[in-house]
Amino acid sequence: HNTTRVAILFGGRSAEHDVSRASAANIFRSLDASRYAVTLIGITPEGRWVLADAVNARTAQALTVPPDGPQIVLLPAGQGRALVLGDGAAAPRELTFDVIFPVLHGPNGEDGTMQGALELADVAYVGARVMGSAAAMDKDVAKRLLRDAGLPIVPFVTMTAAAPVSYEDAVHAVGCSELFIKPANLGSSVGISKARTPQEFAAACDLALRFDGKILIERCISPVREIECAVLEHADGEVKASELGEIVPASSHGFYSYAAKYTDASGASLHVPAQVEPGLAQRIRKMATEVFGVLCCESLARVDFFVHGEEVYVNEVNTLPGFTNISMYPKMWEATGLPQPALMDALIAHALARHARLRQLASQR
Ligand code: G1L
Repeated sequence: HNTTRVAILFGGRSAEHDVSRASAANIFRSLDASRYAVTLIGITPEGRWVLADAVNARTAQALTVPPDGPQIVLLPAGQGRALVLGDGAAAPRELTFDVIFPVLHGPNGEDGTMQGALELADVAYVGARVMGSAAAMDKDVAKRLLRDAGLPIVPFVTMTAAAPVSYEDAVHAVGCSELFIKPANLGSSVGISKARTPQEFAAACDLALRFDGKILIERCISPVREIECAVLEHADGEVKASELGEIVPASSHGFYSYAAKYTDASGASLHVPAQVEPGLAQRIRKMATEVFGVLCCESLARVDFFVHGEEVYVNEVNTLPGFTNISMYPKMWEATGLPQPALMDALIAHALARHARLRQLASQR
């Protein structure tokens, strides 16, 4: 029978290069080798695309980007055709992919940039397209869209260096004297702090502004539980929400560090399914599918909530969530009765169906 030709794009220019290498190893392992022919494409920290070794990668904890590997060029409008340069052959070798997995974090990965490049290549790929990727990445844009749709968000105000906001104005805007300050870009997992005084506020804003030109000032909600839901869109367009998960941080930073979210290093514990009263859990799952639609997500997303008593707030949306063997997204589907190999099949089927549907639409113009 047919084998589907898959390319996994991993590594990249961001600080999360290593998380990408671990997620890519897990994705590679869970693709049924009898049905998928997989090519591994590493992106060096400098942004070069290179062919990576797939032979020793089956058992690796993290994939390796060979810095001097043969270069890969994905052809514009090539429908998945790519050239391999410098692998010793006299002429460039040609490869063709039916579907691409972008396993890349943050700027140039899940912010819509790479998705735009894959659109130009006219190839099927897994995940949200340009709009959904960009909208979810920018917390200011995401929160405005969610608020407009009547979905509950933590009250916030946006600030830039050019349009500063005073502590008093921020307190007035969010209705609380304890504030949470963070960069607007979801990719920046750093630069987050709390403030209770004008002095702390000034320092917190300066810090956050070092990571992004735009920052968010939010009401500090406490105590808060962090509850997550995995959303998956099937090839027929049906959008499903998983069982919930909960992240319980080991220490009380008041917020979850990057390490707590994407690795296990912090000692945070993951609970799947989360111990949430059934009525509340149903409400959250329904909200997760609504959020998915409002932010123009497609294929997959992890929707993160803050739960304070009976109150639920949508916190943020990851269009390419952590995908290592200990990550929440695959764990939540596993707990919902969808093992990871079947999850991979669903993601690929969706990507192929979407690409075929969009080609059909374009040809009718
Ligand atoms: F398998 C998918 F859906 F294609 C996929 C691809 C990438 C799922 C999750 C991810 N995640 C990431 O790329 C990452 C942001 C965790 C890497 Cl740093």
